[in-house]
Amino acid sequence: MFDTLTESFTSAIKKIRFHDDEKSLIKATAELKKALLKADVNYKVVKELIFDVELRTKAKGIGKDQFLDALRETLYAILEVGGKKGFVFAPNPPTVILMTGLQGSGKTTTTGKLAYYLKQKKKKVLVVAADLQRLAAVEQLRQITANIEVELFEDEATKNPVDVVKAALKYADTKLFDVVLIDTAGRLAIDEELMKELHEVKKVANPDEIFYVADSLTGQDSVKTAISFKEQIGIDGVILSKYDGDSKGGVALGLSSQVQVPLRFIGSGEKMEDLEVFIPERIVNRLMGLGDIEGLAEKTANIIDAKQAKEMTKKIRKGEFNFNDFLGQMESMKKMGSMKSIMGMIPGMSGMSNALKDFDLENSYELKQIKAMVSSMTLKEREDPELLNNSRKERIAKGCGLSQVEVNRILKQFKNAGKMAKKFSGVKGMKDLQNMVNQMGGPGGLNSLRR
Ligand SMILES: Nc1nc2c(ncn2[C@@H]2O[C@H](COP(=O)(O)OP(=O)(O)O)[C@@H](O)[C@H]2O)c(=O)[nH]1
Ligand SMILES: [Mg+2]
Repeated sequence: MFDTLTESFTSAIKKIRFHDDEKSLIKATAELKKALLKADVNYKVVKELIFDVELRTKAKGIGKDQFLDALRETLYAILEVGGKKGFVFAPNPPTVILMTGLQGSGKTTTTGKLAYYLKQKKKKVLVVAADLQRLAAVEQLRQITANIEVELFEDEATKNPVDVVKAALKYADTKLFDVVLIDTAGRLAIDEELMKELHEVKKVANPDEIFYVADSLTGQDSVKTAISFKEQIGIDGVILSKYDGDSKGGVALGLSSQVQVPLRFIGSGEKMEDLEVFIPERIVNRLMGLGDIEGLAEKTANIIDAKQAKEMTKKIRKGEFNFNDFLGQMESMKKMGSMKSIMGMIPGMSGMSNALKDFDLENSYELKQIKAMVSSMTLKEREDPELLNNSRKERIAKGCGLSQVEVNRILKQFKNAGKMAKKFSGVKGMKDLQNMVNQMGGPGGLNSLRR
């Protein structure tokens, strides 16, 4: 996610050879403008952004740092339109959310993703099937909610979404749900009938917030429709779906300021875990190649439970990270989805995510080797890699069918991984990581990992 956008930004920033004169500022902003337009950011937004960056840079005094500061401030101002961020719970549960959007925009899928996201946060979620336009719609929601084990409220006896919503809210009150997500019907385009239905549903649902699901593949059209929805029924947040497609990402940059409603989440895949909170500060960091540490921690925390993560960090700090932990980490990473999306969140690593495009952790030859090797180790050896003397290594090599050279190589890698992990877990972690990336010579340096 944000790969194209981040690349355009970082390449523009890299190209800037900044001396203290106005000419170089013009060159820098021209470079930036090119990159933004290439990423499909709305022309007007680009114009305003460039104007603002110039103004702010000049106010600070021209120079590279001033330029970067100005860029950061401007980006933040564009993304931060006021309003809420991520998911916001109402003071009194349940928090009721109305999901709206055109047909095919990804409403139903996104409703499932949000439910899953909230379930990870230990919230009791009720999904309401209020799209009664298409027969298949309820069935689709049935499958999605069964899959993520979230309760669905449906009523096949009626064709009127108002009845379903009314009954659902009553049910949610008695069963003490934290959140109610109402999936509504969409149309291929905005028409009177759709708006009439939404108005009626809105009236009975009295939602805390109305989310509009915008299909990023429709580019600037998705922005236009969001504006219409805002004018006609009022929306409090936008969720941009299908961000994994061939979208160049520019829509995400301009959307909040164009619609004047905050972008809250981004969906980037068909799977339930493919949903990310959109927090301007984090996104600015990521765009400028500084990484998104909080996002990474959150993504990890969803999979590894908090206690386990804490223990792991403690172990790493003390240098007690052993083979069992190592395997556990590998398994967790597998669950986290592609390495690529994770790499993009690590400071300075965004450029490297491309090098890892085809790195398939699950079927990785190396991971298989490591697993084989660990399975030939005694429990004691797994917990304390220091025990591994030559005769033990020989025994392990025989046991797992690897050569002793291979065993040595893996052990060395493990040792390095432990050292690295220890380093990055400290306060200086970010800086060290950046240095390491520089030492490795950028993206190409990781090729050894690919095999
Ligand atoms: N690749 C991708 N596909 C998505 C995403 N969100 C939804 N889809 C797909 O888009 C299609 C329409 O989604 P659906 O939720 O049924 O849209 P609705 O008509 O608005 O409810 C389905 O095939 C989804 O799998 C996404 O973030 N990425
Ligand atoms: Mg639907």
